[in-house]
Amino acid sequence: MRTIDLRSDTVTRPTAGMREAMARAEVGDDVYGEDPTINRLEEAAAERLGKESALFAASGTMANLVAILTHGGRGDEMILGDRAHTFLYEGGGSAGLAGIHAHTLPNLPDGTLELEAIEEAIREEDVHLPRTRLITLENTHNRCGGRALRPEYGDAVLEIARAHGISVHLDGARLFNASAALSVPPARLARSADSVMFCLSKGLGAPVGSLLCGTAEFVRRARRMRKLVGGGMRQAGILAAAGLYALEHHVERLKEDHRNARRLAEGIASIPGLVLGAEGDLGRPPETNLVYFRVDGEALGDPSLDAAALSQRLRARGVLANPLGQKRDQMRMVTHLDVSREDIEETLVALRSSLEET
Ligand code: TLP
Repeated sequence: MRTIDLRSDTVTRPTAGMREAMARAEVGDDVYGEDPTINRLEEAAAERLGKESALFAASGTMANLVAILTHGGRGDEMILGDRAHTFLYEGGGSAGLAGIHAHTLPNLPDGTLELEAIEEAIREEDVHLPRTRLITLENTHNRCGGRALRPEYGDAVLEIARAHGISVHLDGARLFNASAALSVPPARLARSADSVMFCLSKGLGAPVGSLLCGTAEFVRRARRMRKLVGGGMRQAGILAAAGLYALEHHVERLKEDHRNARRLAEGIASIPGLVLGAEGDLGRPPETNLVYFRVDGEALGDPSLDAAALSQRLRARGVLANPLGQKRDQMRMVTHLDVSREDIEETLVALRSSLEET
């Protein structure tokens, strides 16, 4: 049975063209700064994001951690959303490894933080208080349904940060999806942050890698931090080659993933017992490639039917999707390079028949 893997856009496999580019890549020792392919990728990434410089990292988690280590020190504080990936899913690294205290604010359904709340959260200078050093935003916002944050919002946050002498980091794991959804260049979205991380290994379809972009001085310091966390790679140009290929060939096609996500969402909305939308934002069609929905077992006459049970039934039909949420009543399906329009139709058939089992 063929599998349709909707668990994440991290599951894509390198295409034939990408593998060829990887096989042909020129390499050197990157800790010596001698890997020509990594150097080219870092230059290309910085250029795309309108930043002076960029650093290749093994993962989004590592690039976010390196950014936090570079922006702040032990006992400093970072303001971020309570649904931020950095807060929820990065193993507590900002506290555990960087010694940075997380000051969370409620994420609004569109992935933003209230501007007044940010302003109020910034500490005054006082020996009792942690020093606010950083505001971290996320675009697209994963747990807020893949919503794309508008450039004007980023500008408003940057203005607050500037007024208080603090920095802004953007977790742009899916920044190119935000750019495609808003029809705004990635550099415009990156402009309102001092540092920006984006992933090659999600919608862009590369097997590994993320880039941390910022000023030349920031990236110089970040390079030390990457080494400190063991992230200095050697002949990793074979991985960078996949990234360069992805930037060249897989950016334009992201809109196709968004169209597939919308089609999937339409289908889900028409199935009784499934409620489209992320937590706190029910009914809203997806803006990008993440489709969230709630499984309402009660409405289906089977309260034991939660997202975990549905996911098992789907697996038996060759469709993979992750249950989530404290109550295990939510599901996320993610469209990507390895998911076609036909796969979406098959997924809807599998969903309907899984629920008919009840
Ligand atoms: N997200 C993964 C899981 O960790 C949840 C996924 O499947 O969506 N920032 C954001 C917004 C992310 O969604 C992710 C990965 C990361 C950072 C971390 O990237 P990696 O997985 O490369 O460490």
